[in-house]
Amino acid sequence: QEAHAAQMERTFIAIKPDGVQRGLIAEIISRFERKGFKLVAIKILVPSKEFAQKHYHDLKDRPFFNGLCAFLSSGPVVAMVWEGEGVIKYGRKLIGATDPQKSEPGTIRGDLAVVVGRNIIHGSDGPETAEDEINLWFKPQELMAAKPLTSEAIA
Ligand code: RTP
Repeated sequence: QEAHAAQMERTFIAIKPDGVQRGLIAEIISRFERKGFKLVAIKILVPSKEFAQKHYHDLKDRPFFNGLCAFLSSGPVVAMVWEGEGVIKYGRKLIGATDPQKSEPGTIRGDLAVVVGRNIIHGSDGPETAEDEINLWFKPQELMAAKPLTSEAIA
């Protein structure tokens, strides 16, 4: 009998309000696609301040926490789940260092951003955060299903 296939690695990626406002959605998606990662969920929404605080709960003691949460909830965010071998770590590599002054050219932040408070994109930093963030931002039925959905299941 064939063993049940382990689920392929997944990560949560968000284009922050500055990335959306600057018209970088396609550019960012394109970089993940061209690398060979697979998009398994996507939606656009404005997160509430409370939701942003949940997303960034690990940073609640940092001095920039309030401004960061206010900013994340200031406009549309593109929330995505990407799948592929090594996607958590390599996704961070595509994104580049947190501070765009330190991100290498060729990375998303290195090529497209200048300051840490407007670094256009978020990516989960490890397997546990990836799982937590996917569950926070998406319902299971919003992720690409293994089998085609019937119209009843979609409605
Ligand atoms: P992210 O979670 O957004 O992918 O960023 P990260 O892991 O590379 O960085 P982290 O330390 O988790 O910080 C989260 C976000 O907070 C903002 N930040 N501002 N000194 C500052 O003003 C400062 N430091 C961090 C950035 O937007 C960072 O992405």
